[in-house]
Amino acid sequence: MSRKNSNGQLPDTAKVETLLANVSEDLNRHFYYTLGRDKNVESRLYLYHALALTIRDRLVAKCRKTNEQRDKQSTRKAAYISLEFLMGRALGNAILNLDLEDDVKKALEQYSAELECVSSAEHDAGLGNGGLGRLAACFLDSCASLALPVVGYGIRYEYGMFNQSIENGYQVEHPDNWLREGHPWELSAPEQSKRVKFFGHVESYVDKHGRTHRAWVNTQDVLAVPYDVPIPGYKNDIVNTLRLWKAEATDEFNLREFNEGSYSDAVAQKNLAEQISMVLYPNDSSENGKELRLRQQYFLTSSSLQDIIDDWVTENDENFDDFAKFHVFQLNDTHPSIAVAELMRLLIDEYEIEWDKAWEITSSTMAYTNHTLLPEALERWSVPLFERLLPRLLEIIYEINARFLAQVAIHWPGDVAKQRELSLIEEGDVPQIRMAYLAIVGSFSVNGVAALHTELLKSGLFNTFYQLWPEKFNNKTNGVTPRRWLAHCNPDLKSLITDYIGDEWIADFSKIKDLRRYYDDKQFQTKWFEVKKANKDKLVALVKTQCGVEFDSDMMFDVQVKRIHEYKRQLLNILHVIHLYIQICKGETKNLTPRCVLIGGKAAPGYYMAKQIIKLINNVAEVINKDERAKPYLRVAFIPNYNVTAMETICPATDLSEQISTAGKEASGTGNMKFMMNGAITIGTLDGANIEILENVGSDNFFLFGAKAEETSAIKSSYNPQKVIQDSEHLSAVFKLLESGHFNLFEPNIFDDIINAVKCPSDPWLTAHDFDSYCEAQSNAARAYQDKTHWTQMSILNTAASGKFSSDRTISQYSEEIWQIEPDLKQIKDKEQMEK
Ligand code: B1H
Repeated sequence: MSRKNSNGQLPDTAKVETLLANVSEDLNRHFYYTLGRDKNVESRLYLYHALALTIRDRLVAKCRKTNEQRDKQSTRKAAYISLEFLMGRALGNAILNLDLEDDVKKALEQYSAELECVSSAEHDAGLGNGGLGRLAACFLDSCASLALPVVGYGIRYEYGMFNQSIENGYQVEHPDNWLREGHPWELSAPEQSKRVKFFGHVESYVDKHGRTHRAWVNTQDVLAVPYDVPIPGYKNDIVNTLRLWKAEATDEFNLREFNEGSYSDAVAQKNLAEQISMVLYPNDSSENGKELRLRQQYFLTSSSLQDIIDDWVTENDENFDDFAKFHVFQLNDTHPSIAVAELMRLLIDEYEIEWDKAWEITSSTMAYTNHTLLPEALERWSVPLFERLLPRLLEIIYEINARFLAQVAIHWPGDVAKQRELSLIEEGDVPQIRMAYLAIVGSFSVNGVAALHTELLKSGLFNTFYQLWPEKFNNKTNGVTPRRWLAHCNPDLKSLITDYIGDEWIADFSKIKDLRRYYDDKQFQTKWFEVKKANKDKLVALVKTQCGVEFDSDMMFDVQVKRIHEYKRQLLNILHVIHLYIQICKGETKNLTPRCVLIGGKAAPGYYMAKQIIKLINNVAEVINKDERAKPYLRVAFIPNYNVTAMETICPATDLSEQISTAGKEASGTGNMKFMMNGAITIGTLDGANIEILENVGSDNFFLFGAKAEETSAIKSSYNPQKVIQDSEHLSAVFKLLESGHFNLFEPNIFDDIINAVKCPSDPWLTAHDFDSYCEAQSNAARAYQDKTHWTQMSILNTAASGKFSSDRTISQYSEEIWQIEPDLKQIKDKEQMEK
């Protein structure tokens, strides 16, 4: 959005701004003219579009100003490069951040419409799988709110995360055609399209100075067309940009085929090119090695780097001496890590920069975030695939590797095993490129996403790299934006908090600790309780329509929503539900706390065990919900199609937040933070950011259970789950019922694989091991819930202790400790003025 226009005839920015009227008039103009509607066709969808365009006008104006200001100051900028941005809906968030709530309300009154209803016409932008993609979205909000010059780069997938329905208890996937009704927020800039090369081969040539170069020729190029989405900061007049690339066929390629007479081949070629941005890969925490995925990665990386370099060259000609002073690239996991090789290629091949200088630039601008220790998620690409698809990049990776291994040889003289261990190329039948190693070697910063996770990276997965370059390694504990995840999704709590401590917490979330003062205040407790209850009533309605299950807001709401994965242990949760059901059936209900258990999440379409777990949850829910004896004590629902928008209703209504992964497996978690902010109490293991949550809220306000990360390897060495089951009164009863077929009466044996997995001595998730400890923590939580005042105090204390988990804190650390970028000058001055 920042490209300069030399056309002196156009009116300047200040004049253009007078073109905006007030929100009501602009809404009407867009409704009646831009969209060409009238009162007779008035509909939720058209009103949504008209309102989105009205808001977008204001975003565009502020975005233009933000860019003009930054161009004047020539500031150092960061680019956040990510295959995923899980944005959810934009309207409500933009209205909040632009402070337009009252204006919008008034404007909609003309149509007798409520904002909530109009907002519901917006499709979620589901361009991400889960935590990693949503983190990128929270980071963009924080960067804009902190007035930091950061651009997000991603792919404009035609189809985002699939929609999930549940049929006969099983997950069914449906395509997410989110652009069908138009995406009013984006603005395309086709004139800034980039060409991305694929296939072809590499040749040497000698230039007029007698120097040898490599040329990547005979390539099949794809056009990357940018679509810009505005990212508003919270009440600070800053609007940043998320630039999403769409793949299109190049015209001349088609023309050549067309002239040769094969029109249909030309059209097929067009499809091939456009496939690249067609669909998001729905794998969370596992790589799939598909060629199209590698194409997506290179497509995003190359177009984004070209974009930044083209801008640089416009301003500085081809002098790259200061490039690294003004740029830094944050790689969101290894998915865009080919950026290391691509920046080298662009500098060397396109701008004839010497290797050493290009390496200096590359390795001082790239920074890599690791998001997982799971071995199945570590990306490797086969060398033959690379050679075919990206031959020039393979050459560059080989050269990076050769120079790196020379360094290794100096550090560990004579140690050939070390060289093999650290090589970017893994030997084997089909040699593989280790993308994480490429990212580490090419970056000046490597960070994990929670304290434990970073320690495990340093001591385990990347230990040898840590020995080589300890200074590269650092931690950046994740956070979530308190705008969307408290102010927007929980407006009643926002008002209550603001009534007591003022509204500064929305922009400066460290202030939320001031709530502590009121945790013992009776009146405040009552109001807090009432807000929670009203939020629970809204969730009751959602669960009723989505699941057909009757929840009761007087019962404890026990919630686990996240991607379905064995390490996240939804299975442990449902085994506990079965345990409660057994107690009810035995009539042991005297001390039972009535609870509603809600579970939701998507399984990767090819992940068999995860899909089985969904089926088990649904079957258990069906049996329990049908049983009249259970009704007063226990109700269970699986909410289909869990997504960002669903979470906005779920987290404000939750009492007990389930964060029960096998210790050492969840890098951070971010749902845990959303729940905490909204006053849920966590039941969890010492894993990921749970540890920091526990540290901040204190063990009195957290239900801890399970093995610790450092204990798991000892446990595994002599693990005998069958014996664990035998020795546990509760777990043996659960298995007896499960194995009797009670939950699959007409579907014999369907749960055998799940049962066997828990009983297997090599079960990496230690489900049986942690079961009794989990039940105990659950019964402590249930008992605590019976004391309403005590629970409400814990709830208040959780919100009050959640200050650390704002993504503003995380982003301040990225910007100070990695990016070394400054907030916009004007914002600093305004802030100083305010403080005076
Ligand atoms: C996380 C992923 C991930 N870690 C591969 N890794 C993917 C890996 O499409 N793929 O190939 C997609 C996603 N996602 C999550 O990141 C962690 O599991 C969470 O613990 C963490 O909170 C989140 C954000 O850091």
